Amino acid sequence: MQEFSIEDKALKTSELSKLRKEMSKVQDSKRFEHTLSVAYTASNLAACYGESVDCALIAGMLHDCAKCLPEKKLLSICEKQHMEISEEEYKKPSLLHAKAGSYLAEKEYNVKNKDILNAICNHTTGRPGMSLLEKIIFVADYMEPGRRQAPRLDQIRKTAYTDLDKAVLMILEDTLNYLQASGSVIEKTTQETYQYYVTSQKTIL
Ligand code: DGI
Ligand code: FE
Ligand code: FE
Repeated sequence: MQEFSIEDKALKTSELSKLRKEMSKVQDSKRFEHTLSVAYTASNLAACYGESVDCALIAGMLHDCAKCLPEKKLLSICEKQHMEISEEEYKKPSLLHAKAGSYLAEKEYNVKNKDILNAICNHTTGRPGMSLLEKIIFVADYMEPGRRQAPRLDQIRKTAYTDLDKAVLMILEDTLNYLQASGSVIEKTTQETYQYYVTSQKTIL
């Protein structure tokens, strides 16, 4: 649908506002508010850590582009593209909004940058060895100012600007605790990501 191609080049204001308009069409108003908040939170983190602010804005703007699709549609997109679907994802297809979103970002919204596509693809579970942009989106998604429920939010918001890896670990820890307490299915990648960041923090200390 877009006539431009989003690569690493500087983002034109008109390009970002096109994406913003597209998101306002495919998301309900609460999700759209969240989207804007993630994009701006991610852009601040990018400025703080020397990542491209433009890439952070695009990834933030598109990270939940598939969030409002029905589960059947998420499954059909992923199956059609022969993406690997885990047992947990079959049990909870909404988890697929990240993978399906990454596909739509490329095909519908013309994003070519692989780091942006990965950041969208891995924003829910994280992955071991995330790039800086992936970590920024993962953290921004959790701590954007509209989020109210999670414990330790103040601490995580502060830590995010001083030690991004520690913020990633705190988020994974709290997410796993929450999922365990609520008896939800836990995706293997979420656990593997947690283990990876526990180990990498230990080697730093
Ligand atoms: O799409 P958002 O709501 O903005 O955020 P998200 O993509 O991080 O999805 C949030 C939900 O995903 C949150 O309730 C925690 C959940 N989640 C993360 N990892 C797992 C998971 N849910 C399950 N069931 N299993 C996981 O491994
Ligand atoms: Fe999401
Ligand atoms: Fe989100």
